[in-house]
Amino acid sequence: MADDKKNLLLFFDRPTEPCFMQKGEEKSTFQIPDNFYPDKYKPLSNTLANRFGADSKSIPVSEIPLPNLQLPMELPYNDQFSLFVEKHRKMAGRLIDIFMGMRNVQDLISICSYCQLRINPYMFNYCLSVALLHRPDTKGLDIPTFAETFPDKFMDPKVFRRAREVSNVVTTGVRMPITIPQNYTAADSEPEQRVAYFREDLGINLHHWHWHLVYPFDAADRAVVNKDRRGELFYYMHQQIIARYTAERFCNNLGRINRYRNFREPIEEGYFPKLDSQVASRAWPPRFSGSTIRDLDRPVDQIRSDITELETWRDRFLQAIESNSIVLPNGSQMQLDEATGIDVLGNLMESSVISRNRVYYGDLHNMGHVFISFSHDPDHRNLESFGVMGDSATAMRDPVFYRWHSYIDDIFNIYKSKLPVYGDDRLDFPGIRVSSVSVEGGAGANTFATQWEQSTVDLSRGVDFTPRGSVLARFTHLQHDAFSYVIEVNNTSGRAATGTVRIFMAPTLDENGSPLSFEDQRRLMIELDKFTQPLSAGNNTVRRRSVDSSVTIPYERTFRGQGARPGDPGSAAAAEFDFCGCGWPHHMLIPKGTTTGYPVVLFAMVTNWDEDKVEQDLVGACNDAASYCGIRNRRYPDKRPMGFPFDRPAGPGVAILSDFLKPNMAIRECTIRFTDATRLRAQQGSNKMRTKPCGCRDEYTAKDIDAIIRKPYYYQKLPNNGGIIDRSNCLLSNLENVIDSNDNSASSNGKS
Ligand code: CUO
Repeated sequence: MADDKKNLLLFFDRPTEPCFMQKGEEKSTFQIPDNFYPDKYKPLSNTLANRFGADSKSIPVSEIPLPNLQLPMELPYNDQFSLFVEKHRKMAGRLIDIFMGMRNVQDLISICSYCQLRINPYMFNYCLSVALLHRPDTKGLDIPTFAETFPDKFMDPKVFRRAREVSNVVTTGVRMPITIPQNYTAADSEPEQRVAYFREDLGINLHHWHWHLVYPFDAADRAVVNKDRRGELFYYMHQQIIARYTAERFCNNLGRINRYRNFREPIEEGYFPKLDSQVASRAWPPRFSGSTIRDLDRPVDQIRSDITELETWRDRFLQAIESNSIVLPNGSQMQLDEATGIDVLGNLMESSVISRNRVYYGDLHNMGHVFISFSHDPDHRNLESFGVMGDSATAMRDPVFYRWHSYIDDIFNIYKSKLPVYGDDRLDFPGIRVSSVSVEGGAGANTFATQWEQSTVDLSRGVDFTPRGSVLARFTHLQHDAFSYVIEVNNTSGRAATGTVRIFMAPTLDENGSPLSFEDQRRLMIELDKFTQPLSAGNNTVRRRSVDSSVTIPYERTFRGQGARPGDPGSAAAAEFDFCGCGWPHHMLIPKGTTTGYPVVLFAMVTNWDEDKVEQDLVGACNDAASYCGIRNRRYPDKRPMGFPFDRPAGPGVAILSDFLKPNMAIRECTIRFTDATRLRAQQGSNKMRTKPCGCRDEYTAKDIDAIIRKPYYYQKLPNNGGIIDRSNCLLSNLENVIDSNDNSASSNGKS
């Protein structure tokens, strides 16, 4: 039975190769009924079924009555698929329902084998992932990351040409990683390129894709969509992205995000994604600088919408905020209350099928993505598909994503600004005094250290029609040194208490070097961690490791095949694991900083856990990245508004952050120091390379690595002949260790 379930994962392997081809390590083939073969293969079905003979593990597929697949099959096999396009959402919703409705795993395998041969691979993969995450009998399956299945959405297409070459020329086991270039989408003369490392980060884009996978917009089964505080989480997760991106901009001498609020004005920033869709065999279209969105009329996507419609929805939204009530489909008014108003507005804005009135409030956020993503071909006259803004796996690459979401966030902020300010009764925790917060780590007191790091990801599942074996790609990303928070708490209540510790970070200066006001700074507060803490009577020193952040997931979960999954498939512990793919990538926890040291303020607060707690059973739950992702099938584990206490303006008299402080809060001026060097990702839990007998150094500068990675990937086979080659071979040996250690990784909960 467990095997049957695991066979479902084979559908993620080489997604555009038919499922009667060999799949997975065991070279499995699905033995599909004759009438499941598409017409073009039917005359050959016998030959195809026996093609691999004893060299294959055969998986019998039983014939089942086929459901009506007409709607999902309307999307051509080789087209792009977008969750932001309503027609695509409907198609996907229907397919999710079909997958969810299968009586058992065997029937699910049957329908998948039929669909895999016919349905658009992107849509098939998305719908199967949603179904596996939500079906009770498929919980605990190790769903591969999207970057493994469809690496073309994340990487320079040159990587695939080289991957094919490597797969054909070099046998598995001695294949060296292919380097994914960094900063390849624009020249340094484009100022926005300074933050490309954030926008194009593999982990960040995977996070965003995974978030939308965990929180799908559409499905007939409302339970799949209607998760606890889903609308509020939509608001908060994207608000945090904006806060984080703004901090990165400040670190790179860029100004705040310029909101995209006038739909009639040109979008100043262009974006040339340099991605190819392997399924559509097309380059992702660019958007030229100065493009303007235009009325859409694309029958092929069933999209017909004018810009005035966007403006109407926006105005109705603002009206709802103004009146603190929304119009329901029957014409009555529903008051927004302080506890749930933001959730109602979030669902309305997104909008998902649980929007209270989709007819009236429309589809503002999704259609913003759609208008922008079709600005190059609004009437389909050039037969072009959408740009990167049209896909949750790629949208965050484009500077305009942040402009659009910054505007969305502003609208939410108008609502938040109308809520009652927090009084002492909600901010303070009588009896609990926080005397200080500080940071300890290798970089020195109250200093965060950042640098570049290179890691590898295995693309083998996603590179179709090549010899089998690992295809490793090496990419460069930001990383920080591990550190700990130290918080001194005095519990003067005379008895044991439990607190919720909330830790945030924000820039202290604006883009002009002027100190930020409280109102500006609160909107830039980045949540770093939130945890429950027992406090004994008297003095407590609370130490918390950065790797335990409630915001992030570890590298292994972001990038790899979730090798660190606990327990057996189907066990209670494993059941939650797939959800755990959602979380901010740990390597992006801390903004980049600057080489001279970027000033930030660290904020810590302890609130009364008795007032925060949500009574629920968390046994076996994956809850280590709950801040941005919630907990699967559970309520959001904190009763307070998301972003508390910075989700709304403060009362009069609070001009700067120090005015806001209560005795249960503390701040610390800190520095983020960036070192412009690259290190290789080493064994889990360690930031250092293994030392090799040839006397290699523990770490290498960007220059060292550059010199080496410019060599061909088969470089390791060249003889030693002194100079750089000696060092290269040291480094390459180390790299192999790194790859080995990643490939054979034992389970680890460390987020590094
Ligand atoms: Cu995540 Cu607009 O919702 O991108």
